[in-house]
Amino acid sequence: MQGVLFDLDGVITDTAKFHFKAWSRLAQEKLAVTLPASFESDLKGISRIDSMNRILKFAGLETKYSAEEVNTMAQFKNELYLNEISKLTQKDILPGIENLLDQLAANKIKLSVASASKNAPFILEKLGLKNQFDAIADPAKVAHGKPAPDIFLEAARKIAVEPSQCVGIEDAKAGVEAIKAAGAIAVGVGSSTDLNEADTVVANTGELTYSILEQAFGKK
Ligand code: B16
Ligand code: MG
Repeated sequence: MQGVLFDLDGVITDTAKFHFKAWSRLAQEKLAVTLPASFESDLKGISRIDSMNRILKFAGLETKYSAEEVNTMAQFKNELYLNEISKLTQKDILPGIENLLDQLAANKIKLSVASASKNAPFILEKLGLKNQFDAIADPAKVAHGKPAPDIFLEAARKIAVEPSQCVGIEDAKAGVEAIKAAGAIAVGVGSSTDLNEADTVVANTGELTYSILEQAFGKK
């Protein structure tokens, strides 16, 4: 194992609740629909515009708006979301992550972020973690979102490590699929039923350690 590719939302910090709050307000105010609670996990790892389109489909309004109008709505959601995440601090880092980053750095493992979020640099800055990573892949630069491998391939490329020498960490099914499609080893965080395609699954981030990742990599 020479590199570790980190998903952000659900692995480094829990932003899903803020995404859901912002999407719910947009759905209510602009589309007059209430999003079911299941949307919080259904939209994990799904890009902003794909999430917007899924919500329009749910509302039965997928043909009503022009591309420009859809973009304006997605922008409105992002403003609401930015307002929430501007309050993030070091206290919002998920359990075990700071320790894991220290262990990996001590073992000279290259660390890269493979998030679908265009706000990843801002979030990492707020958490005080930006300098701990060697690279952050830019989702605007890749053609296809998760479950396509693109963002994990880009994250590995940016640390100059072959994907086959990397472990990827994900909490979403689409993300685990993306890691596997990139040819890296997948460690899932969450339910082993939902994330059954991962090589190893831990129940929560507190269980992530250098040795767990090494063991997962050894299964290759
Ligand atoms: P943004 P991840 C994903 O982050 C979120 O899980 C997903 O809900 C969100 O729509 C996506 O980022 C895009 O985020 O609107 O900030 O660009 O899990 O890939 O770290
Ligand atoms: Mg995630």
